[in-house]
Amino acid sequence: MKSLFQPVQLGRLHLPNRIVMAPLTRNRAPDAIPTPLMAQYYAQRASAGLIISEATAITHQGQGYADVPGLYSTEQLDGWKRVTDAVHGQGGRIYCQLWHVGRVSHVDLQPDRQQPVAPSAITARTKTWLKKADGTGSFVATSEPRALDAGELPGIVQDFRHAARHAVTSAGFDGVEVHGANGYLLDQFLKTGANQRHDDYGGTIPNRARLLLEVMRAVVEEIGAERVGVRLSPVTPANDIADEHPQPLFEYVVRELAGMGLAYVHVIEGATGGPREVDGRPFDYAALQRAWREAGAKGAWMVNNGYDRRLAEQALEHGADVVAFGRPFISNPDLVERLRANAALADIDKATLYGGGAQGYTDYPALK
Ligand code: 8OZ
Repeated sequence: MKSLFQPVQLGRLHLPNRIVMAPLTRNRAPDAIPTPLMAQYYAQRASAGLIISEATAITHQGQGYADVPGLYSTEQLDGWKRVTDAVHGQGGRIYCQLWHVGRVSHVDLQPDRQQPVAPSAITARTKTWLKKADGTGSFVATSEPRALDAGELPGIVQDFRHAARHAVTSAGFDGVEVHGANGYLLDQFLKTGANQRHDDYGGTIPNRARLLLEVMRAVVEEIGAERVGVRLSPVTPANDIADEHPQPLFEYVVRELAGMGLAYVHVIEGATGGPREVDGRPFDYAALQRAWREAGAKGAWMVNNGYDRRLAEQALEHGADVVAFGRPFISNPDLVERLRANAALADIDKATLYGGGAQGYTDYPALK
C-alpha cells in the first residue's frame, strides 16, 4: 500500500514524503519583490515533500493583482533567491509557479496602463485586487482585454522560457510549474468560453492547446523536462472560465504532454478551493490519468483540491503519486507532522489570506 509518508522520485528530486504544498497567492510582495518575511513563511513549511511557490508573474504584462511577486527584475530574482536559500537551508525543495494572468488584470497593473491581453476580446466577469495610494486594498472588475495578435505569441512563449531559466539559475528554484489553470492566459486559450479565435490558436482542440504545448516544449528545452511540471484545472469556474467539452480537451492535452518527460502533471479536481464536483460540469479524472499513462508518461500524477489524509490515501490507491494541499498548509506549517500524527488541524483565518504582514502568515504555530 502506498502511503503519504513514503518517499517518491519527482523528476530530479527525491521527496521524503508525498505531501506537496500547493501554490497559494498571499499578496505580500510589494512592488512584486519577494520579502524576507516570505522567506520565513516558506522555510517554516520546508517539511513538505515539495513546495510550489505562489503564482509568480513572468512579465509585467503577466501581472494581475497588487503585491503578487514577479520573476522579471533583478530585485525580484534576488528576493526569490533569499526564499529558496531559506527553504534549502531547512532541507526543503521548492518549484516556482510561472504565471501569466492574460485577461484577469486591470489597466492599473499593466505597463503604461495598456489593456490586458487575451485570446479574444472578451472581458472576464471576475474581480482582481488593487491597492490604493493609502495602502488599503479593494476588489475591482477586470478591464476589457485586447485579443493577442498571432505574431505576439512567440514572444509570450519566450517570456515563459526566460522565466524558467531565471527561476532555476538566478533564483535558485529546483524547477518550475507552468500555471495552465484557473482561468489565466494558458487556460483562456484552452477553453471555448474565452477563446473564439479563427487562426491556428482557436477552434479545434489541437489549436486551442497549441499555446500551452508550445510553452511546455520551450520550457522543457530550456531547463530539462525533469525540472518541469504543469497545473491544469479541467472544470474549474475560477475567473469566469468554461469549456464546452473539457473531457476530450484535457485527454488530448495530457496525451500530448505524456511524451515530454515532465516531472509531473498537477490536476485541480473540481472548483479551485471549492467543491470537488461542479454542477453541470461532470469530469472523469480516472480516465484523464489513464490517458496520460497509456500515452507512456512516466512522470508523477499530482492531485489537488479539498484533500484530507483519508481522501489522499485513497487517491494514492487509485494511482496518484503525490497530493497537493493548499489551505491546510497556510494554518499548519508542520502539516506533514500533523497528518502523520493524525493530529487536529488549525483553521485558516480568512481575513488575513490576501495582503498584510506576519499576522495570519508566519504566526501560525507548529505543534509542540
Ligand atoms: C487567489 C487569488 C488570486 C490569485 C490561482 C493565482 O487561483 C491564483 C490566485 C488565487 O491560481
